[in-house]
Amino acid sequence: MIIKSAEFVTSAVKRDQYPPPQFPEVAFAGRSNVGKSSLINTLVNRKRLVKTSSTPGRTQLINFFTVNGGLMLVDLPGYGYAKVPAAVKKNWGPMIEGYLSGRESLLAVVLLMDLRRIPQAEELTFIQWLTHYDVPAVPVLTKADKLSKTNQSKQRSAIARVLNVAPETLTLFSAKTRLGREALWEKIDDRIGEAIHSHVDGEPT
Ligand SMILES: Nc1nc2c(ncn2[C@@H]2O[C@H](COP(=O)(O)OP(=O)(O)O)[C@@H](O)[C@H]2O)c(=O)[nH]1
Ligand SMILES: [Mg+2]
Repeated sequence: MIIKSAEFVTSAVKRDQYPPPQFPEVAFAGRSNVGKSSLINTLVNRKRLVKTSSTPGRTQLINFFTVNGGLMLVDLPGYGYAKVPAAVKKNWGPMIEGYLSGRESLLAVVLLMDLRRIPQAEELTFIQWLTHYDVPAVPVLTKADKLSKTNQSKQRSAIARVLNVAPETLTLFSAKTRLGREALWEKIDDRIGEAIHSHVDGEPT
């Protein structure tokens, strides 16, 4: 993927604040601090398009970005961080479900999980939501540089067992070394291609 431009579009909480659904859209979700902002910045070759933070859990807005004036990338607020105030936590579910259930241009959600951590109820619940709303998930395991090669593949297998998928379906990623950047773009491109193809064929995406 050659990145010619990457720009912030808008922040939203409610549906009427979303930009028009005129471009193919891919959203990014995961626990706070999983490396979501860093991953999006790596994908688009920008240092600070999306703000990274060492005080997680503050972003409770849905942020929209365009790449090359077409594809829309969406940074969903992170979940499951203990320091987030209760009021913020309460709003998170409806905000995310509102987005997943009503966004016709949404083609896939990239689900980020820390490679060092076995997925918990939060991740499993989120995967159930995606299944329920019929949104394809692209699972990515972040911060791979923190483990040795041997431990990377051991951990990937352990996570794959919990998720009941083949290990190869889980993309290893590192914002530090850029491992997995091309592989992830390929998966995103595949989803866009499939969606366009089924649209041409007159089938629902
Ligand atoms: N070593 C390493 N650190 C990372 C990686 N990705 C993110 N981080 C660090 O993890 C912290 C949280 O990253 P951020 O992208 O803000 O996470 P977010 O809360 O999910 O958006 C920051 O201190 C990042 O520098 C990675 O691939 N490798
Ligand atoms: Mg972030």
